[in-house]
Amino acid sequence: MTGRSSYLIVANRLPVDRTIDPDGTASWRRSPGGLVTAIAPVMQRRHGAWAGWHGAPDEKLEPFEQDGMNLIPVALSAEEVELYYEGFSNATLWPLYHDAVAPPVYHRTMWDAYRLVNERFAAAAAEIAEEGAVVWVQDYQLQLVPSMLRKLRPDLRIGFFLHIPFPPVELFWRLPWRKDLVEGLLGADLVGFQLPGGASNFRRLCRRLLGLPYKGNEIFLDDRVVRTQAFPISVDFGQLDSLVREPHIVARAKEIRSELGEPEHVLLGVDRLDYTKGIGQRLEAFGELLKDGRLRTGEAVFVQIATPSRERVDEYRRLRDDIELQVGRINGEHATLGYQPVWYFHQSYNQEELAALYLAADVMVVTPLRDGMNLVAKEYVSCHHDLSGALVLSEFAGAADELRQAYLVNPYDVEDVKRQMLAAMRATPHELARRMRTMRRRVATYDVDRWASEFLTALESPASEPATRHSASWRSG
Ligand code: GDG
Repeated sequence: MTGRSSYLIVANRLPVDRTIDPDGTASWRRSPGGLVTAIAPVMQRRHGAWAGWHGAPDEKLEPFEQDGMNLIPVALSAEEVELYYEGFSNATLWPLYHDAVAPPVYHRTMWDAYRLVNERFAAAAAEIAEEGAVVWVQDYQLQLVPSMLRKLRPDLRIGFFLHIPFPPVELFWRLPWRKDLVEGLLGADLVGFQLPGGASNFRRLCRRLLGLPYKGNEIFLDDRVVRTQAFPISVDFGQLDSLVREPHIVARAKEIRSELGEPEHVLLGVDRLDYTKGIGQRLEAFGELLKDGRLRTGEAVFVQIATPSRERVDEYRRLRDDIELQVGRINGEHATLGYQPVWYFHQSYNQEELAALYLAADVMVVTPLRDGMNLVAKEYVSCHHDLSGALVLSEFAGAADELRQAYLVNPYDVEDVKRQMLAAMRATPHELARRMRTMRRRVATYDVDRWASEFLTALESPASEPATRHSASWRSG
């Protein structure tokens, strides 16, 4: 690691995973996951630094360089992983921010650990950042970092981006530490959300909770202005678009279809195994289509990739059992010796295999009960340059705001999911092309580069003077 950095990302995880080679040597590999997929290319180009946990508890590592980025490991003890990460982040905030689709837990010990770990991240950032540097803090695990960092380093330009939805005031209100979290976020100069609705939930909350006035996108503090704005995240369209044109990916996609028994329709789901993703809902719909006889035996297969995730959190263990029971039931009832309706994989794949799967799939089924954006939907669209393929997409995914030509569904309405899955399977190539063309245009224009550069441009542009408050027509109280 060389000196301090003028661009810094602060995120719960470093963008790498450690792998142990057969000869026992350790090396680092770019990790899968929404955040990394989105930001790593941008930081590589800016030769920035990235502070985050490296993934192993009770281990202190020195900074190192990887993929053109300076990586600054932040250590976490096993107890902190349990209380801050699995606890407050993933058993309190994650469900609460996703419409409480699973019941959030509220424990003071978890909160204490969250605060302590946020302090450690803020201290690490304060140490690495150059005078006047731009610091971009990521996501719900680090919502206290902006204000903690501002106290340590008032010279920095601090941005925060929330990758998950920001809930309505009524839901957020349940949090015993609601005031601390909001004040934490207000340490940023710019707070970014996936959708305008998240930004306006946040502004309303600031007014209700702290009596802060706002006008347009700006919240007025005594001595500063905090901008709040939507920046819908996206994918590296160009990279995926050229990857799927490579002959070995095209060949692999053909091979996948043949391994699945050349069904007429290949339906695909790709998700972290998470209760917000609506995996059970889509399997239920598919199972009923077989049961109703609206799908003939052998006509369609459903491939579900459920990448292992948060396996030590109780709710995730239960979900895995439920999904595996459901898959077993559908296959038990509808398989024949030559036909298996659901292919379920609780495994991770490399990007090339994933791209080949996207290419092989006729219908991509994305049915979250709530999702900040959902990159899988945009990745699928990026992979279909021949304008084949249909996207079935939940209205509750942020991506539905942009991908209006998808077969939009309410995942709570199983008949609706069935209807739209069938419509996607029965559509003419002309109809599919019409929809896919518009969706591809959108993702190609608003790709991940544009997302990051719009955020950074907004962060680096001068804020309004707090003095504007005197002429503003308030919405306070
Ligand atoms: C959060 C928000 C928001 C999945 N399995 C494998 C693999 N993946 C990749 C996908 C995609 C990413 O992981 C998942 O991103 P999503 O957006 O679908 O969902 P979350 O992980 O919940 O992400 C979400 C996102 O942050 C970004 O802001 O869109 O709303 O919840 O890129 O391709 N990648 C590889 N192997 C796998 O097995 N290589």
